[in-house]
Amino acid sequence: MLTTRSTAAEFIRLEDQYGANNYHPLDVVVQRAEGVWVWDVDGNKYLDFLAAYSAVNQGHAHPRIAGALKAQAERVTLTSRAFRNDQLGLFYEEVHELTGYARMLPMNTGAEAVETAIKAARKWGYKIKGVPDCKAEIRVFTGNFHGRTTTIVGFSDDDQYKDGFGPFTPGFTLLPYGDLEAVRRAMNPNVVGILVEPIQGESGIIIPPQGFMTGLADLCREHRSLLITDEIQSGLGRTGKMFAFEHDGVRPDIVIIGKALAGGFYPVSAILADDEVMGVFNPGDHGSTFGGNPLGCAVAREALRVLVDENMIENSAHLGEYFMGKLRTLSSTKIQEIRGRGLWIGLQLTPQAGGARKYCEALQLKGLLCKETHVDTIRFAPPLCITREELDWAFERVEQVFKETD
Ligand code: IF1
Repeated sequence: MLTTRSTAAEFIRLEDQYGANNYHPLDVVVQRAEGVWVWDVDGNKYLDFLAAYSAVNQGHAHPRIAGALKAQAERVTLTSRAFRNDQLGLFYEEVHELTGYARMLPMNTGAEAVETAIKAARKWGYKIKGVPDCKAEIRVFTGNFHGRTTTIVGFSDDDQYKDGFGPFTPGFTLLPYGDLEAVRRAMNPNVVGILVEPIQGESGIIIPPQGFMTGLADLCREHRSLLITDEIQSGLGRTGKMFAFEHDGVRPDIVIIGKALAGGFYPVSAILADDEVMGVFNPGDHGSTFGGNPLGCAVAREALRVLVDENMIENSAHLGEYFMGKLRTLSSTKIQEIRGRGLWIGLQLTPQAGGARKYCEALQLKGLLCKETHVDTIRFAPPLCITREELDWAFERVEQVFKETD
């Protein structure tokens, strides 16, 4: 019956009955969204404090991006790369002008772009650096999250991400995140790249010690290795700069982007690099049916313009600082640490707090949607179009929840 089918409980039952059970979402069934606000099927309104893990930095259903999507959808959506299209070149040029990187290789999801970066680094290692065939090594870090492909989960140190999915791709070595000396000791002529998140998201908004990123850049230069930064979550304004690596004053050899690149309307990811690295790809080496399609390109072009035109990056910097300041006034015994950069904040609870999940559930009841990461961290990452007043509204809810649980 139509009426029962429209209830939240029914939608949840359908997901549970017919889907793979690979998620444990909060039971809010979203029907509609605009800017920082979302509405569930019962008409309840919530402030989105997750922004689809930073994929909707520009805010939900941004009218300009929606307009670009509609207009392009009515012209042409997909040509495949067997033919050219009139959006791809413009997308390349605009990203080049925005970032300074000479070239870009477009894919769809973040994990695909990470795989692309790995392939680029390996091929660069063999063809340019002169590493013996099949000996290329890539250094990665504890606490990393780069996606879900078999190769990528193979170098995770989270047992759950790996359990049951082996055998894994060789050639990756885990090093302790933030420990420059360990990286120095682990360099050798076969190391073609260091793959790093400038700030670790999934791990709980972990900012490495001052000097870590510059140290990695120096080691890469010294050992002729590529610095590869995963900016899929940290990039495109989230930390108050276009890219998180800008806080450290480094220039990576390969930058991986995704998520907010198309404002949450469409999966668009890419790697950025200069000629020496990107030059290793020849026709047939790599590709994707959907990568570089005109619909994705048109949406991403507008999503990037919106980010810049509407000063969302500056907003992230200023309001991030403002909100952190407010959070620091909380006097709960359950809060162990507050860390973040821009509008990307992790609130780490004490072991006695009993986990972040129940705080997220309590916040949901007050109209604030956030998601725990690992067991003890509440992550705050609202769309970057949020206002001071909306942050004040959110803060009141956070304050209430901590008052009630203390
Ligand atoms: C899920 C996490 C966040 C990423 C970085 C690559 C990717 C991601 C730094 C892969 C993706 C997502 C995936 C999503 C939840 C989310 C996540 F909790 F799983 F770790 F944000 F923190 N590099 N992160 O953060 O990009 O292939 O998904 O497009 O449920 O797996 P993707």
